[in-house]
Amino acid sequence: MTTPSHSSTFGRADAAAAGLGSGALGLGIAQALAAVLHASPTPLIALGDRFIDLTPRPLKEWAVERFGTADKPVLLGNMLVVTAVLLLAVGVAARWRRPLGPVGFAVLGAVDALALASGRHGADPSSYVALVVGLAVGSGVLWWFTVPVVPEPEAEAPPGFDRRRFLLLATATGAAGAVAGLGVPRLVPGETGRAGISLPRATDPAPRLARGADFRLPGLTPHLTSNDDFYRIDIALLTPRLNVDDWKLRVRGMVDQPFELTYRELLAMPLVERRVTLACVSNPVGGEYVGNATWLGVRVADVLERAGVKAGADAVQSRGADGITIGTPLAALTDGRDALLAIGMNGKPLPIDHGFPVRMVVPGLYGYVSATKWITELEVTQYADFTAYWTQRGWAPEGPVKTGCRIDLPGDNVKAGEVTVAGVAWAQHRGIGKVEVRVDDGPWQPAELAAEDGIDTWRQWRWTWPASAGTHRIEARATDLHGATQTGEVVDVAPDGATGYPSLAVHVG
Ligand SMILES: Nc1nc2c(c(=O)[nH]1)N[C@H]1C(S)=C(S)[C@@H](COP(=O)(O)O)O[C@H]1N2
Ligand SMILES: [Mo]
Repeated sequence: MTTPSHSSTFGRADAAAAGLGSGALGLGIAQALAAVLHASPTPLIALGDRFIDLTPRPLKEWAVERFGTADKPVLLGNMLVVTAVLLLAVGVAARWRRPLGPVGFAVLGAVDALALASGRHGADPSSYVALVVGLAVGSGVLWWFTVPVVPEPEAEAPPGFDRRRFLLLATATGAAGAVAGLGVPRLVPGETGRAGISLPRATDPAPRLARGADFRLPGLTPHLTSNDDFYRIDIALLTPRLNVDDWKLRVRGMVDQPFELTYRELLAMPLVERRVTLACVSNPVGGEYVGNATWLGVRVADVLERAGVKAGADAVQSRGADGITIGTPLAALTDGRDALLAIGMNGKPLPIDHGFPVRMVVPGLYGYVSATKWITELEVTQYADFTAYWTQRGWAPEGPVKTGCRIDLPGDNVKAGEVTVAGVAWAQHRGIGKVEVRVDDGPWQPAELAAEDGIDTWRQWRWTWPASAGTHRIEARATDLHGATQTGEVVDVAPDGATGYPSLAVHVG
């Protein structure tokens, strides 16, 4: 008989399970250890970050469109599935040639180490420690499992020891560890100090909201977006949880006097409160990635003035704790508009997802060139000297918001008669002067505008439609206060924002 005897004692399925079990245990230990050591990023997150950074633009757009804000859980899920398949393969390989177990683990570990080393911001040494310990345990367990049991399998393990049960346990422990490693940084309560913050009053409060700025129509987007309903877009796989007592803003680059600012110092500066509509460049026509909030913060211009901007600078490169870099035209921060380092959103300290403790908000610019969350640095510089995160990926270096609008009402099905058509329109820092509606390519008809709330916010509009039976197509277009009307040319979101009239097909019964 020439059949290798070990293949009769454990089959390919067992071996695959062994690869998965030992790998999951190793990964779980690595993740959990990283969490305990406060290592950033953890081995799994490093991989995810690299994946996000290297994803080609069309795939990323597809993911954002398809999964919206759930794109990150979906990414993590896919990563775990791919990792599981690789681990199954390592197990099968190790059954064939025992050293292929450790070799396979080493290869996977090397890929992860590379992700750690080449990440957005270097990894902590403890991240590598966690990875190596996880690898050692994982490949040790696989080595032990794939011991060639020649004549008496029982001799290799203590009597009554059930390898299968052990593997099941290892997989479960590993998975729990991996999940814990992902979750621990989120679950540790109180460490940000956010709960203890009471925001000072604005020295320069927002003007009172004009009566009639909100039609209060059921189904129509409210004029102010609540913190919970505000869209969220960022590259942070794990939301940075910065501690307010440790936070500092570095102001540097082409300045006379570089300096650092603590949260306390920021709060002691004059505080401005403004309503500003924020929009994402990835918002498709008719999309949801736009919101309007009341922001409380310090003027970026005040901070820059304290540093003293040198001649020749034309940009500010800001950094967020998630490793992003964002380039903003210096002019937009100093031309008198309300560009803020915001600490408050709708009366609350900035929510963690929206950039706690401090983010930037600049009226008139898309978020990717202005709205740096978890901000840690302002570097005064020149566009010629840097390429920001999104610009490296093909998006335009400067991103003024394009005039646009959305149709929220009515739904797809209405009864014939007078029907309210309504929505919101935006042209941040230019203001909305007119919205028009047309049905089935008929003449453009002026809609009623809600009371103006300054030029930096969106504006609700409504129009009464004498709807007749049949299927109709409604379109809308906005014109800013300078008289420029949004274009009907259909352009995709990349590289500098979508255009085209929003349209709605309505069945009138
Ligand atoms: N640190 C950081 N800030 C960021 C981003 C990011 O990925 N990381 N994304 C930007 C983009 S593309 C947009 S549209 C806005 C979204 O802000 P919100 O999530 O509070 O709505 O944040 C901007 N600021
Ligand atoms: Mo964005």
